[in-house]
Amino acid sequence: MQDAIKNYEDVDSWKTIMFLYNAALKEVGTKLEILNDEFQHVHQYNPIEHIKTRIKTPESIVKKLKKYGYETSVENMIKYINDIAGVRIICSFTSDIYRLAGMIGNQSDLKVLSIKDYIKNPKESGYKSYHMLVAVPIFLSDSVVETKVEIQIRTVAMDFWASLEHKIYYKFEGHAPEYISQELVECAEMVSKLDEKMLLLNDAIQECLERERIREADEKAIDFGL
Ligand code: 0O2
Repeated sequence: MQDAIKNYEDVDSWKTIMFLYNAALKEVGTKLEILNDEFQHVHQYNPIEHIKTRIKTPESIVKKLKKYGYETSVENMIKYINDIAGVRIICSFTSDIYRLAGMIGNQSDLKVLSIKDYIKNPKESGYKSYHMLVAVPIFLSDSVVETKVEIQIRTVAMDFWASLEHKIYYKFEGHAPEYISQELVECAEMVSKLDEKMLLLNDAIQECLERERIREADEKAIDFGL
């Protein structure tokens, strides 16, 4: 992307960058909608509950650069801040997360730059989510610009937990009282148990439906004397 921004002092460079990140969000959003529609078409089931997109605020970008010890500059922001364009995909079940991650990884025009599986390796706080950093080609009139997008995939329950934890983290500026942090870790364990149970329950429901479908098909075959 650096090549697309010729003059870092130029006020327009900020607008150009934001235009590119917004375009990348649109590209990824459309891809996900198509994947979800295709899945519905083939399996009569939607793995995606909903999608949220956001562009990181300038304050949050500056804060992160400072946290990493980098000077505040447009160049550093492009180079070191990976989640300026963010897409969050909310699914019903943990199995949907890996199914979607596989589908995204198979898109030949997306480059997967890195993966952080905080489901298999949760953060100490209890945070669980699957993060993919991808590069999306943005086709302009005279060039193609690879633009980074962070995709977070999580269940409804994980999202509920992360939203509350995020609020608490900001409220206490990262120094929440010990008992609150402890309670959050316990809630994260409950979320994992809930996700596991809901998945098992869904599998059991699917099995019942499949048995019912086979029974109906057998009955029809008998009616036709097959
Ligand atoms: P916000 O306000 O959501 O934008 P890297 O991207 O590799 O340079 P970073 O940023 O630590 O390093 O990457 P990571 O771990 O993938 O985290 C990126 C984003 O994931 C965070 O962005 C949060 O949105 C989310 N996240 C990560 N850890 C936690 C956590 O413990 N709790 C919650 N609630 N969310 C988390 P920002 O910029 O921190 O925040």
